[in-house]
Amino acid sequence: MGKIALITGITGQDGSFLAEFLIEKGYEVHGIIRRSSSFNTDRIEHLYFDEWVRDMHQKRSINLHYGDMTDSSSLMRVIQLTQPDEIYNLAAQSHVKVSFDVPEYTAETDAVGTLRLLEAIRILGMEKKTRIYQASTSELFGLVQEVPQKETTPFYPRSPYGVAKQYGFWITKNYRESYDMFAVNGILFNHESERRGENFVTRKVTLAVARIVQGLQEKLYMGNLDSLRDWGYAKDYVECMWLMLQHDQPEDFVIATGEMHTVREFITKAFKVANIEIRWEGTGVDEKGIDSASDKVLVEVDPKYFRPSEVDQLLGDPTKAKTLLGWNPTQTSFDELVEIMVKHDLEYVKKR
Ligand code: NDP
Ligand code: GDR
Repeated sequence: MGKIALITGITGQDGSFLAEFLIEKGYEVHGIIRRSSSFNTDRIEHLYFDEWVRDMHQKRSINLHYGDMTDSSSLMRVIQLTQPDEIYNLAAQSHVKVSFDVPEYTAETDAVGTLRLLEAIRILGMEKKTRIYQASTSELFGLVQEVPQKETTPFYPRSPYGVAKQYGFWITKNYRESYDMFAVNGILFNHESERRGENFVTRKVTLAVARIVQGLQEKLYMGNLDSLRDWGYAKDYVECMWLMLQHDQPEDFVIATGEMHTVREFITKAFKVANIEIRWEGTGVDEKGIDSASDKVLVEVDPKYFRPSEVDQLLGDPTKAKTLLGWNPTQTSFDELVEIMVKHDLEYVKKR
């Protein structure tokens, strides 16, 4: 019998890659989805066969259950029903800027939601059976106290999202220490892909490049071009979540590439993949990205995308994950990541 995994946030970027990874490993995969007025299962539809197909005796690769991180009873019901060996808690209101607009909901889902999950496992008496992965984040480091950031770097979150995730981090550690649970934090730095949500910076840029090439968009309006991020490829990062739960000790790990780039650099590379050379002129809110061939302004700054408090730079040190988990942080380079995303979006926009 293969192991059973339950993924919260299975409809998200990471959830979809992790589901594929675990199916490949022979797991029985269950996921929690929330009710939505429009379909929210695009990223996992290829894994999920509906009733009609099931009647034709085809095996479904994943099993979906309705639930919500704000609803303890639903979490308890799904855990009891599925009896998972491993739970991956990926569900979150994961947009940093949006967390300033919905701080209370962000705390309910990302902070108290994590507590609800841990409590459900404990109340059901499954704390010795079930291993738990908590999706922690480099946003915990916020106003950075040390460069690069590692497992021992002090936290200083800079958004309601970061603060909520800090609670998630500590309550996971607290349940590990209090109840001897195998509960671990993956402190993952930004990871992107062709499945990234469309309002995160990398995907916003690659989609805009594709639309500009197709003549569907004139310009790209951006926030802080100077932000520095340590960007990896999401498909490489889900492997780590699994490796952490296979490790002999429950421990927290930083997962990152160890390289950082500015938002400006990402934009320049993305246009380059589409054969457009950008030159930059001006500074601050007057900075512009100009197509060197036509002199058309393609990128402008719009202060509406600035955040009330910004995380200026993040750079992770993945040495512990490399040494103890044998994980390779350089599977996909920055240039390859940009290329994967732009090439995907050029096709995607053309089809759409
Ligand atoms: P996404 O935003 O793509 O996915 C979030 C998932 O959570 C979606 O499936 C969403 O469902 C679900 N969700 C949101 N709110 C609730 C709720 N109240 N109850 C149940 N499900 C909910 O995020 P990613 O895949 O990028 O990230 C996965 C996790 O990793 C998140 O916790 C994120 O905070 C964390 N993280 C991400 C990093 C990154 O760079 N991607 C880096 C570090 C941490 P729906 O589809 O219905 O909206
Ligand atoms: P981040 O990702 O906040 O790091 O959180 P995001 O892609 O939203 O922003 C990265 C940086 O780019 C700057 N930026 C812009 N961001 C967006 N979204 N839109 C813009 O137009 C824009 N212009 C500049 C931002 O100010 C920021 O500095 C992500 C999420 O996945 C979190 O869930 C996760 O925990 C962290 O990464 C690690």
